[in-house]
Amino acid sequence: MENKRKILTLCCLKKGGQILLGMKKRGFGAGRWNGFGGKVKTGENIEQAAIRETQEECGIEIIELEKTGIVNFKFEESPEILEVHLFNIKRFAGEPKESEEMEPRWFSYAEIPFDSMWPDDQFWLPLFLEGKKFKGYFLFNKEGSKVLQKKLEIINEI
Ligand code: 6U4
Repeated sequence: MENKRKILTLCCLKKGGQILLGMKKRGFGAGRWNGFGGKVKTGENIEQAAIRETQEECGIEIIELEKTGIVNFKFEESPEILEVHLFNIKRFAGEPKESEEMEPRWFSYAEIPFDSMWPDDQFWLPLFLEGKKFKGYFLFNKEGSKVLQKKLEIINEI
């Protein structure tokens, strides 16, 4: 059977040695700290979706973003592939605000709560913080609590 592919966005904001993460309050990934993003809707491109979701979830208005990674995820026994496009927010306006979906908070790099994040984040987030570009693949167990397989490769251009 052909694998179904779902395109998602994920935006991360670094400022002054800190990263802004959001506690997802409902839906997919609830209870985990995460970047901001979601599904691409009909009629918008991937960048537009990234900008819209970030504004909706934490009130930050993106002025400039840069794609820094593409990571494919699969759950064991599911045919679906989640293709997540990761963006670094280079310029923005506004202050983070809590929304129905997310509670935003700044973390210093030493205090990133990896134990309460998606289990792949510990592998690629350090590369993101160093400003590297990468592509990756992660296979999770059914529950999404463990990484069963991983591939991660630094690339020059996306
Ligand atoms: P609804 O509730 O339908 O509006 P939407 O906000 O469009 O949903 P959602 O919540 O399904 O989309 O988005 C999933 C978010 O989770 C995206 O930002 C991508 C992110 N994500 C998915 N898998 C991830 C993973 N393994 N590691 C990670 N973020 C992941 O750090």
